[in-house]
Amino acid sequence: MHNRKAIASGTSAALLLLLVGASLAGAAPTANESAKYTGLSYKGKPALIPGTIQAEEYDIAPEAANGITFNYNNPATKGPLRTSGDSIGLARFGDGHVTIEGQPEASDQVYLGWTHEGEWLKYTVHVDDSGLYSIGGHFSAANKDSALSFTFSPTLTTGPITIPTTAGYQPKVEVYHVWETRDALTEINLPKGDYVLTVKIEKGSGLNLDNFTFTKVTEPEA
Ligand SMILES: [Ca+2]
Repeated sequence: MHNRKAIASGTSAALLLLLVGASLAGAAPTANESAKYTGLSYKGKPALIPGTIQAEEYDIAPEAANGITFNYNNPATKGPLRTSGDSIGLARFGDGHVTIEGQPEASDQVYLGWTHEGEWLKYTVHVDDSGLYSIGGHFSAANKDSALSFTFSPTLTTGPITIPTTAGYQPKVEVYHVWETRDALTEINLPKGDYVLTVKIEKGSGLNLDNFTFTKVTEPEA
């Protein structure tokens, strides 16, 4: 009897483990399902690399929800600068925006501002040609040591890239409105394919973002 009881008890434990196991196995696909990316390309098709990606053309967020295609401290608004009803801090350059040489910037450009450290944006992209790419962009950096990262997959990332400050270049101009164009902040090898690119503000606040450029680096002549 003693042995039978032990076996019975062992069987119950095994059954319990099986049930727990089955329940966990059943839960796994649901967890994966909820983690699936639900953002949609802003223009209905992936942004092409090589090329220029406008910062304000991040992927469309279902129900304008934070944390899917953007992570932004202020809620999405129905601003006029995006047709999809999920504008975050977007603005036109307008008057008074200049280059670091003091030349007027085109006033109809749109940028993302009022940013904070840790915020990010996602863009569905297609890398059309495998190769080494130079990353640049059009930025206004009010502070020293601001940093951005560009991540195509967990292992395919630039890591934090320091954005040179534009503050002080034009003493009489609002520090957030002095812009620089950089075409070689860093280089990264990109295999041809489809990605969801994450651009993240790794360090610093008050970084204004107009666009990001991806230029294929030509081989140096032998
Ligand atoms: Ca722009």
